[in-house]
Amino acid sequence: MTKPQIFAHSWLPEDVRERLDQKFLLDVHNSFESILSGEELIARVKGVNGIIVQGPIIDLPLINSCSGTLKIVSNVAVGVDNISVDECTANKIIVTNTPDILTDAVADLSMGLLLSVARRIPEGERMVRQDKFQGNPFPLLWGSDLKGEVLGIIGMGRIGQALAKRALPFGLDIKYYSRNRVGENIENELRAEWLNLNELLSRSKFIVILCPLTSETKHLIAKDELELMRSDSFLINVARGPIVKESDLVSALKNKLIAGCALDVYEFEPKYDKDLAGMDNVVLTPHAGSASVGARTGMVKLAAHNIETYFKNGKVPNAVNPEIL
Ligand code: 8YV
Repeated sequence: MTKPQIFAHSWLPEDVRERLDQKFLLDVHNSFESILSGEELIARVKGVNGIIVQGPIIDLPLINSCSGTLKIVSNVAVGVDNISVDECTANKIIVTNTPDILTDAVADLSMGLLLSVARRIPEGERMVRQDKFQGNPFPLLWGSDLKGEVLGIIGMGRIGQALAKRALPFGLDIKYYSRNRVGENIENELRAEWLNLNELLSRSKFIVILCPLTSETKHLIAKDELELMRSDSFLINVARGPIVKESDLVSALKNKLIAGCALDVYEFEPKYDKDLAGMDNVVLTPHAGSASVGARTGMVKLAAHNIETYFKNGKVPNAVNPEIL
């Protein structure tokens, strides 16, 4: 029996690569070194039965170019906004993702960014490195307190809940907005109250975005929403860049509509508005929410497992379009 043909656009740990090599006709492009462009990717995936993908977009032209042979796209991420899932479903191609394994890492970074922007940690770090620390005058780098303040979480899925658990011991008062309310038991455990978006925006000191990017959440936060926020509040985005209209955010910061922001993701990633880099009340990280050893290696292992299981017995864990199984 001929082995299924797999293209992996991902960094793979040695043991996973060896295992996949035995089971499949494997072609690998290490995404750690570079990301293939749309055309390069199309050329590489011709005739493959499965794709493990970290990074680039799996869109209709790519799907058309390998329709008939392609059975499964295994995304090395929990978010699947880089994949045209509806087109895959229409072409009977299964799409899988890597939930859970990165929840703690992303929640940790969310809490880290909140603390960084509230307590001005990167600003202080810059000050020391630039030799501007010349003693400790009393008003040096006063930041914001956390205790008793409202933390508004947009998107109360697994990562939102994990952030709420971390925020409670800091004395933060948890409010959340998501399309569907979580169960009463979870609200009770997290002492979390659902608010509509406008109320959440106007009441929170810290707003952390952790919802998926969909057609409904694109530009969920733009000029009107930023105008509702408190002038002493901070916006933190660890989800997807296009949820926030970046040009409106930059204007809001320039006009002091809000006190600051921390961004791990950008609307036109990896590009970002360079004005942000000149603002001391802005903390910037490079889409590193899941960048811990455990989370990133676990994600790749899970993505490999999803594809191996499919070719072994036709069942797949973590399918995002299980209706076609
Ligand atoms: C990854 C992510 O950085 O899982 C997600 O949705 O955004 C991140 O964990 C990235 O997408 C890796 O492919």
